Amino acid sequence: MSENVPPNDSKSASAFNSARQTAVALVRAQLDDFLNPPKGPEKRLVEAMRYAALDGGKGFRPFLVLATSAMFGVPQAQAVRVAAALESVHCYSLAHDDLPAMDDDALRRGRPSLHKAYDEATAILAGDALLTLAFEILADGATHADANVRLALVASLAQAAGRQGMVGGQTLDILSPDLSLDMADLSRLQGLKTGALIGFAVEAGALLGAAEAAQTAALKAYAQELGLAFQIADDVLDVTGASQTLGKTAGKDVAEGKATFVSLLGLAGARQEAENRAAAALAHLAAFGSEAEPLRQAAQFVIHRKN
Ligand code: GRG
Repeated sequence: MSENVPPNDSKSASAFNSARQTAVALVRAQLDDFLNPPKGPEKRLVEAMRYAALDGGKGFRPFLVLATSAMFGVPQAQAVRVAAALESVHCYSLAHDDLPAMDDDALRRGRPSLHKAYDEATAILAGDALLTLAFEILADGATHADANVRLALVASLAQAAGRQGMVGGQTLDILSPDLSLDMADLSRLQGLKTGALIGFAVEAGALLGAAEAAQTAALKAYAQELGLAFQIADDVLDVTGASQTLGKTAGKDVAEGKATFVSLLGLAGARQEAENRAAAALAHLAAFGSEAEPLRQAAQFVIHRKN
């Protein structure tokens, strides 16, 4: 345990888990509402979207949107819509990542991955439709009365999800076995692949709540460190976790010869680095008071999680 990260005491872990479960339930109900299966042949598409988005998942990104929004007094209904949009993008990325052309994984969230439960074409289309649903949600007047705020949310999510964010990071990840990545390269790759959506989660709360520029900057810096801690913990779990606990195939990074934080730093070094990153994330919250406690608990969660 790093000196700078307080131990994961059971009271804050239980507060975090209960807030995370609430976020999962609220976002699921919201997506359930959006994804009413139509009658007719296109029903299959919406059922596949529901399969990808309504079952399982830790709800880490929804939790971050709700927790950050609450810091600025944002009405919960607005925050839940934005969290649902973000989760929709996240679920599309998981479905596409599992495809044979990408990570080729048969297991996701403890069940057959989307293309195994349906078929490849449906998994591609359902992912596409989840991605576009996100922008439909954000652009709707119910998300925020001010069109400028809605526009800022759309622009920010597009940037986080696209070539300068998650898709860019995924591209680097696919190329990575042929690149010799050092810590700086790998941190950049993961900052794009995993960190960008985590960054959007806290930025969205700040946008909805009209946070001051310095507060937004601190939150984004927090998210950057948190995203790295999350990914390093993921690399550790890929080596130490069992597929059953993880709900996805363990040991794939090593099998594919990809550079990971564990391959660069060793297991103990990677664990320490996750703690360092979590401590750095906490340091960026120094200017906030007790309203940021849920975000502090999130930093503990990422390094203590088991799946
Ligand atoms: C296909 C454009 C495209 C991108 C895929 C998210 C992603 C990028 C790939 C998934 C593979 C992976 C291990 C990514 C690192 C980020 C990560 C740990 C994602 C899983 O997020 P969790 O653990 O998933 O929050 P749940 O299921 O809990 O929502």
